[in-house]
Amino acid sequence: MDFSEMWLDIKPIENIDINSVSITCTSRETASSAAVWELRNSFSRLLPDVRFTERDADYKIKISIAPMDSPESFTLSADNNGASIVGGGGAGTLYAAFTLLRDIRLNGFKTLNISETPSLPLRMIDHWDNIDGSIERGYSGKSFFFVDGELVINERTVQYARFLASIGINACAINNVNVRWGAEMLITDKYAEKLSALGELFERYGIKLYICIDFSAPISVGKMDTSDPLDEKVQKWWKSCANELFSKVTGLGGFLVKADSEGQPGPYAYGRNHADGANMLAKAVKPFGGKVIWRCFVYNCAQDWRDTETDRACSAYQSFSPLDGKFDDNVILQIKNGPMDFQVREPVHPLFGAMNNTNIIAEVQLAQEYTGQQRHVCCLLQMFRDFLDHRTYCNDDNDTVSDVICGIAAVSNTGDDHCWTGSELAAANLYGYGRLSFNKTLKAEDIVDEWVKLTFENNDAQSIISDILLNSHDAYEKYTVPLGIGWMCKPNVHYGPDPWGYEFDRWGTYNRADRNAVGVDRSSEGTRYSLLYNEPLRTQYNSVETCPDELLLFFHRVPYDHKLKNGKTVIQHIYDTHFEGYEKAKSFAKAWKTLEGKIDDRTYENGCERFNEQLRSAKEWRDIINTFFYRFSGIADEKGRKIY
Ligand code: GCV
Repeated sequence: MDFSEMWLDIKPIENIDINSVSITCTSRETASSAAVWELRNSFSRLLPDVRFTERDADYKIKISIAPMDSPESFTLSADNNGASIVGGGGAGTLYAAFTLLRDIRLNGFKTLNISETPSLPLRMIDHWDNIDGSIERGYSGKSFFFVDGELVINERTVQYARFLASIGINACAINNVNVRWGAEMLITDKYAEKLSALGELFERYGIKLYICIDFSAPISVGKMDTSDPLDEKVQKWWKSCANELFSKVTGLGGFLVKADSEGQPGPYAYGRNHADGANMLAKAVKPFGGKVIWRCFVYNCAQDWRDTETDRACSAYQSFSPLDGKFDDNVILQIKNGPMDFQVREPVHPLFGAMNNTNIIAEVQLAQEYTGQQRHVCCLLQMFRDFLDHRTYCNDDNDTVSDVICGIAAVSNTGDDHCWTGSELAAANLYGYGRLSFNKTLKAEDIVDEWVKLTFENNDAQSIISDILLNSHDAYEKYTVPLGIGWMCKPNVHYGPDPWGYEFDRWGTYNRADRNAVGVDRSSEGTRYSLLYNEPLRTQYNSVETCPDELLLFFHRVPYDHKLKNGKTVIQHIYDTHFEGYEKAKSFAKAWKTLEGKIDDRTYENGCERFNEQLRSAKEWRDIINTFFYRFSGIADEKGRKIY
């Protein structure tokens, strides 16, 4: 097994009576030529002795284009004698080709009749790659886009575009939203040629190229004295910048912007709001069909922990909900799944229920910043599934998150290491994210099953790995942070336990634990965050009685002997889950050990190292968190286990 190809590593299939294959394509779209290449390449690997011929083939594949719902739609019908692919456009034919290949690999040559249009029009990957080659929150080596300030395009880039297309990703932002260290200059002539080559490659795979820009580029790049979005000179500067960029860079989709957040510049410096800022950029890119993706991750990162009224969780809602309906039609707001920052458990961001008149997309994080940094196994797909299914109650019907968004973006978990994702198992998150964004009805367990089958050959290995993945998030949550409280990790690195590491900090990240109680009161008596939800969520979250256990300490401050709905006290639940989570991690490590000889040595060894670290770290989490709460509460574990 060769992990450099992740789920696209194709093995021959035996006992198939196909000696010749013909592929005819009447589409002239570039993505259709990629479809032809993929089919030819894969068939020659599936059937190593196969001949490609123009006529009289045993297996005939026909590719064409016809008007459909979207250029990304397709119909695919296949049987033992061949396949007919009709795409709404080039991308549709490419997606159909990958669907056919996936199905053959999973189920052999069988009859197929599929019509599909992607569930979400925008399906994006955001790289936090810096121009010097480092990656912010990267756990898989260095950037494969940037080396020492240069944009690099090579075989790996092609391979990457193939991975993305194979799971239906159609947009990719290549640089960090924190635009620094020279990345401001990506919008200048210096990079235009390389960007265009990349855009062209991406276009072949149906992917639009996005660039993260510095909102103050008129100053940092243009040497002006302002970047006020309402200043005409600034508007003109951006128009000419967009004009240059779009005329020189093929396949450019637009800009992704982090503004007025964690030190990044934005419209607030000039007394303007986010609509002023986003619309100004939107007008500049509009003539070229460009989009502005504007992040809602905006909060006061200079908070005083003594202030119990300001609540970071409320911040994005307060900034953006009054602007609903005020954004241009080519602006898309990107909202993180939860109101804080990709914690292992957060409530769904209340903005999803408050922006009926604005284009919004969700942002999730594949990079496991707070979920074990790809050293711990933590499959995020069930969490994504639950998030997409969560009702916002903003309409009478069709009001789940997946109904109200027009797309989804994920922070990438890839880098230049041999298996792309640090841990081979973390590739399941990337694969599953793409599959879920293309077809929002897929179940997490089916996706995991599919990925495992495409990735590992041995049947025992497949079921053991599926089992580990499907139980991994629950285990991680159990041995780390209890009941939705979050933020008990070491500051800055966000790895390992430090229950008070963020308690007296400026980031708005508190647990308010003392000897009497724990949790943040976000009810109507506290920060009033719970009131930002539509009914019936507002009432449900507002009361200790009806708030789900798993989010209790996010919404409420309760005494340690408060009884949960599961019948346990808060403190006993904390002890139990920490012991259980550690045992679960132990069982994963043990199960992994049985895979020796059943999977390739390199993957096995890499897994062993990572499971050892996961175990060490899980034990540290268990003992530190349990001890922390034991020392505060003075309440002993009912089961008399060792707490320090
Ligand atoms: C790119 C968190 C991370 C930062 C990240 C930020 C964001 O705060 O720790 O590294 O910055 O989110 O999403 O912008």
